[in-house]
Amino acid sequence: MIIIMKIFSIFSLTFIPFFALSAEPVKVTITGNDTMQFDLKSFEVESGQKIELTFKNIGKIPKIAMGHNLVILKKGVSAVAFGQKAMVAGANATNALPDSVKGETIVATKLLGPAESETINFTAPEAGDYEYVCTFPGHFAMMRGVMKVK
Ligand SMILES: [Cu+2]
Repeated sequence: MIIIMKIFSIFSLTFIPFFALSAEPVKVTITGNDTMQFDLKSFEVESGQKIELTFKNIGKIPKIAMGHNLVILKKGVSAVAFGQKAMVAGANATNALPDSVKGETIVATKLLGPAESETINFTAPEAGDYEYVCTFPGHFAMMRGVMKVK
């Protein structure tokens, strides 16, 4: 009986975390609107967890004037500094995320117009705070948030 309990406890310790991490992806939905707001300014996930993130532009203003994307930045990269860097690198209303700055990103959606949405899948990185931002020119001043990884 003791042996069975020991085996059971070893099994629990070893396999439950494994199952927890390989479970269904955590679904996160974030919207962006015509007043340059993400509805979610922060969200929390666990390191190693699969994430299915859906970003929706719920505005009505045409993409050329009010497109939105959602770009998650590497740990330690500030959304404000990155937004400025993207503009210096030539970010514009049709190419909001220049290739030359993509090295500082973890994952990004395309630039979306009204009623468009995109779902991106990724695995939560190591613990820490990861800022996210819309890189449509000028939007980084308002459209920012933090993914907190535990
Ligand atoms: Cu935007």
